[in-house]
Amino acid sequence: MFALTQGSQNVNVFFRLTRVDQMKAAAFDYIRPDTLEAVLEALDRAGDEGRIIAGGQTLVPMMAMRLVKAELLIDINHIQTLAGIQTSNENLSIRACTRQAEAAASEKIINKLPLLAKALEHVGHTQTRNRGTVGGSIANADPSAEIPIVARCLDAKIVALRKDGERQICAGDFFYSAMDTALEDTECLTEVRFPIWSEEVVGSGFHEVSIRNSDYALVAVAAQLATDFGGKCTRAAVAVGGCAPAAVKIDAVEKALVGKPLSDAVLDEACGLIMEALDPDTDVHATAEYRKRVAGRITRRVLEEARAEVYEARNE
Ligand SMILES: Cc1cc2nc3c(=O)[nH]c(=O)nc-3n(C[C@@H](O)[C@H](O)[C@H](O)COP(=O)(O)OP(=O)(O)OC[C@H]3O[C@@H](n4cnc5c(N)ncnc54)[C@H](O)[C@@H]3O)c2cc1C
Repeated sequence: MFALTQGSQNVNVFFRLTRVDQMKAAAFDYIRPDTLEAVLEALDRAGDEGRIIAGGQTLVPMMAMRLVKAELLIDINHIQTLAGIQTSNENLSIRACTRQAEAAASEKIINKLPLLAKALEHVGHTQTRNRGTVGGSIANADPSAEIPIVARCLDAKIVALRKDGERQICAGDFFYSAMDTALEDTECLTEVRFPIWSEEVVGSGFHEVSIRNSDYALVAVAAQLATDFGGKCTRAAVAVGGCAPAAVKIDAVEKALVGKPLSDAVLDEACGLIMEALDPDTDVHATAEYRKRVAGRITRRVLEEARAEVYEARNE
């Protein structure tokens, strides 16, 4: 049981959760600011003792299991400027606290960034997508999480704000390893900017293998291809999740595809390169050899799916 006692008046809500009986999470303070400035101020003051809570889908169980401890939880769910999806000619920008369910249903994402729309279908369950946020998934950086894999595939930019300034971090520099990113304790992730490819003929594919439907993937692959009207590949991006401490982009595949027609032989060569590039670990869920083999097979499937979309676009 928790006892709630009122605390500071600086923010809208502030409670001290005090341990009075048997319970799970350690005692923590909780605030729910209603401006971004107040969030940044609180982060700055709390340093490494503060933590943002967004959807709480990962943080709450981690705290309950005492795998994560925070002295202060800063709830960003009431910051209106942290929700929403915008598009420009170059980017599709998703504000951090946008729910995954809202993103999955967004016409903007379905039309402008179909790769992300495909990936979102695999993120958790209806219930977790209703609470879980796009920014939370990026900040949490699970090596198998679908949104970070797409961010890595498309070289998304992650916007981090702190009291004294803003910076944009390339997805390639953002994800270090499981739950370890370039975000600093005093920073709030505010937005993820996914580039929209300008080519007219673009196709994408996303597939994963998991033990049960909606579980985290053992292996997941995202791919996006562009071709000219003659069918020659002009651009390619492939990223793999579940085979390293963070999602990896396989540049060798881009080199193998660009400048060539997307024949079966060319796709085979690309899949071979994926398997050579990966060096996964064996864990309780799967052996390294299994993950590698599955990555090769799924890569073939996503490239075929992307190629089929490209053919369709060329014939329109
Ligand atoms: C049963 C179950 C199944 C799931 N399956 C999947 C799955 O298949 N694929 C998948 O990708 N995910 C899955 N998830 C996790 C997903 O639901 C969460 O949405 C995601 O991990 C975290 O998002 P969140 O908004 O809930 O973040 P929270 O749990 O609130 O936070 C997670 C971490 O990110 C930090 N954080 C959050 N937002 C910000 C921000 N704006 N700035 C700085 N730091 C921030 C927090 O401090 C915390 O450290 C699953 C979860 C559950 C419970």
